Amino acid sequence: MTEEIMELANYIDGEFQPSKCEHWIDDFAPASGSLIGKIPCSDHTDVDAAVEAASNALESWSALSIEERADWLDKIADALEGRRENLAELESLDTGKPISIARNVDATRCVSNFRFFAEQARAFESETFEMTDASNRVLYKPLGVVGLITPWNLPLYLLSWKVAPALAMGNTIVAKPSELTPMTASLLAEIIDEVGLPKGVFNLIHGNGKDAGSPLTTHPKVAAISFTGGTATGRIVAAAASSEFKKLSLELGGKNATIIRNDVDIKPIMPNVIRASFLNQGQVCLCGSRILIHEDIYDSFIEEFLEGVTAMQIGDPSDEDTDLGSLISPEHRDKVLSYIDLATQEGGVVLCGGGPPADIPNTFSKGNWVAPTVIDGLSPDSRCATEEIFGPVVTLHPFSNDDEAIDIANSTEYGLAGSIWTKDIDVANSMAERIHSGMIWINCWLHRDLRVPFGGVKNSGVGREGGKWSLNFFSEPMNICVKHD
Ligand code: TXE
Repeated sequence: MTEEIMELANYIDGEFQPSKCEHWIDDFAPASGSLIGKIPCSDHTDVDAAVEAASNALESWSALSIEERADWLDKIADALEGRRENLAELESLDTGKPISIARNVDATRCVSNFRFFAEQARAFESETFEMTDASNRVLYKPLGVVGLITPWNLPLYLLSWKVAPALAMGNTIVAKPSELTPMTASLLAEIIDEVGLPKGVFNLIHGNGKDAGSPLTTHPKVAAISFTGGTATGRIVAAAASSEFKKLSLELGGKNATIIRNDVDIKPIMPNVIRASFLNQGQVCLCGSRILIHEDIYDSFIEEFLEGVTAMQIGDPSDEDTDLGSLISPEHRDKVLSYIDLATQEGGVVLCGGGPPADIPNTFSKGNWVAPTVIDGLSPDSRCATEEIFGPVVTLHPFSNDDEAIDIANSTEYGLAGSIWTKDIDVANSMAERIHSGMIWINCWLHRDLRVPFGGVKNSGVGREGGKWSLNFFSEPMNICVKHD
């Protein structure tokens, strides 16, 4: 794939258009540091135009039946599927992730998100409640114009996870993807344009958080904000949106525990534990960045784990055999490296990694590389073991009994996910119930059924996405009560 510089435009009212302000933001390929694109540095005037277009499109879009809207989702899914390889290449280029992950995780999930919500929409049933003298009918109305703000780690995967249910329930959209990874959101706009979705139903604004994201969160005509990103930004978004009483969904960070009990066979679970630690260079909010290991098997686990981690291929994201790519940006790489420094100050011992990988080819010398890093010896309440690093860094902690493992798992401000590895499913179930988090996987990780609730507690977020929870978020139930004669 050639790295020509792509100039991306906003998509407003069915037209690709430059920003009203004439500033641009550079988009770099994280693996090589090369300039690959420019996006408009949009501001409130662009946001106003997009919200206006979305508002104008609302009446006719919401008047369609839910089945008609589901048909549109399937059309988008078909078109995305036709561009799957293109999508995977763009996502890998723009994020620095390995092509195999971009293809099998990102590109695949975008298509299935649209198909899944088409199916969910067709099966959507509203409730009725009978009284002796009256009937109640619940009507699920669209919210109106919704603002969708998304991050850089799984760009189109997460955007499509919001776009599909929002459209299904009859809303119109203004989307603001991360300025670090704008490419596939633009590809989605192209596809939406090609399939002929009525103009104004989906609008895309490029730009940074301050100039483009922020006006969306406070716009009086935006009824709801669905945000995925960092906890600090989520706090700002929540404060801005709540003063306008907007409906709000926040999917934020995590510091998830992977709990290994002493009854497991270490070898067979190792590929999954490594995947949970380092998928997408650890830049997934669900990653198991703290591994809690029973003391009886601590040493043997570490030996096997290090063997697997050091065998991972890090390098050229376009190589089919690459397991790990680069981090998203120089700033993010520096943040991750600063946590590794902090770990040594906090008494940790770096067992592998700890800096840039040794043998990165010259082409990638300006990329944002950090080798997979394993740190032992930290207290479970150290900063490195409790704050979100969001990179290829895991900390290891021994425990002596299940209660202690649960205490450690619960000892952060986050509460998103986690996994428990054991042969005793009854014990695992009761442990899972005592962990303060939105999701626990037992003997698996990131094994997703799109129908189940997805989201976190504490600083990991507010609200749930997935299946009926997404359809409920993107609609407002109204009760109509008819008194019988
Ligand atoms: O994301 P931000 P950043 C975590 C991870 C990472 C940290 C910061 O720990 O190190 O967050 O990452 C838009 N009003 N996660 O700074 O800022 C922004 O333009 C409205 C976890 O890159 O959260 C982008 O579109 N919007 C996470 C989106 O918010 C604003 C995935 C997310 O950016 C805004 C990514 C504002 N004031 C990072 N400021 C996860 N939960 O998976 C920024 N934005």
